[in-house]
Amino acid sequence: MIKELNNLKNPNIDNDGFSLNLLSNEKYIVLLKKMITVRIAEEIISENVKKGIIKCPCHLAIGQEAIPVGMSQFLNASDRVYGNHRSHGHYISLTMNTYGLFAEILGKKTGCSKGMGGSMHIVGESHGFGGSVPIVSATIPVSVGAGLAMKLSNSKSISVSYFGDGTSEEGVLHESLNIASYYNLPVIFVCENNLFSSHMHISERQKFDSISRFADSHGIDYAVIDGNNIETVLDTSKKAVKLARDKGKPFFIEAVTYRWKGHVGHDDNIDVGLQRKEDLEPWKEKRDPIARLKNALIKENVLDEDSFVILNEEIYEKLNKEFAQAVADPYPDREQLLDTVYYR
Ligand SMILES: Cc1ncc(C[n+]2csc(CCOP(=O)(O)OP(=O)(O)O)c2C)c(N)n1
Ligand SMILES: [Mg+2]
Repeated sequence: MIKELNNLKNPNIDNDGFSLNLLSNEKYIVLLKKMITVRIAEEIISENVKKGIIKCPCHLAIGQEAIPVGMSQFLNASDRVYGNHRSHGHYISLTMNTYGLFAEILGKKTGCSKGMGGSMHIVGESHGFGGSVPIVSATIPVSVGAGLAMKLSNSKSISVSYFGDGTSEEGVLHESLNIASYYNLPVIFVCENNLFSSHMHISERQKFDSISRFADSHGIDYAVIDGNNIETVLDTSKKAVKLARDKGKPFFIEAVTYRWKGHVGHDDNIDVGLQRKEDLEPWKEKRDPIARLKNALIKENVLDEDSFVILNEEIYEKLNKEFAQAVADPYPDREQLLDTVYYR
């Protein structure tokens, strides 16, 4: 049982160099574009929260992009993926629908939840994104229920649950792990351990800092990985998906990462304790998941600095246009109010 994250949580450990072996070069470029899209979408959201154009509370995951982008590589539309309050990246990596996300956050009719949900209630069922909700832990039992339904119907689909380290302080995670383990359900638990729950560092909340110890105690196989290394995320996700899909078994991934922004909104929350003040800059400089993939691609002669800059500019321009369109879009009509209320 691993209790301590040790070097994984230390941004000053130089583990930059990794080689790319799992996918073709073209696929790595696609993943790089996805990661940049997630980052720029959240930067645009951040700018517009700051300007007051976005009124909805937004929890940004800038710095955590490698986890959903790597995980999504092995999922398909019949799988079910569930998120939490910090799910823009989970949603974009599956759907690439940045316009629908912007419109949703702006409360517009064209939003992915028809403008009724905002940043923390996003849905993309046709791409397998079952939804996100702001209540910490609330989607975890839903993902276990989806896994049970998949098992009972003998489908080869799997369910994925994204949540943070703070979730392990809610009883329902433990109940969900128990059920998934007991009934052997095809559920992948992805804990994005960014070391913070709201404004508190994990060292101020728990005796040990590795969340996978709870999976271990329920007899669920697990891996504790550097969540900012796309190659490691791909490797672990591939194995977890294979286990869930082929053997119908649960798996727990603890991906250690760090969010560059504060808990909610656009600022850095640099004042949240000494630990954050010391860690933020090195996490940005040494453990940036996008820069690390870029460097690996440059080393393989698949990319150069100029084309990286152009790629960023192109994506920024496209997303900025989408944001402007979403701002111009209409709000939902009164008649639409009941459109999103349904049962099945
Ligand atoms: C049941 C419940 N308790 C408390 C909150 C307030 N809250 C919102 S996000 C959050 C922190 C969650 O931390 P973590 O799970 O580590 O996710 P992160 O924000 O780091 O991505 C808390 C306590 C809530 N939304 N729901
Ligand atoms: Mg956290």
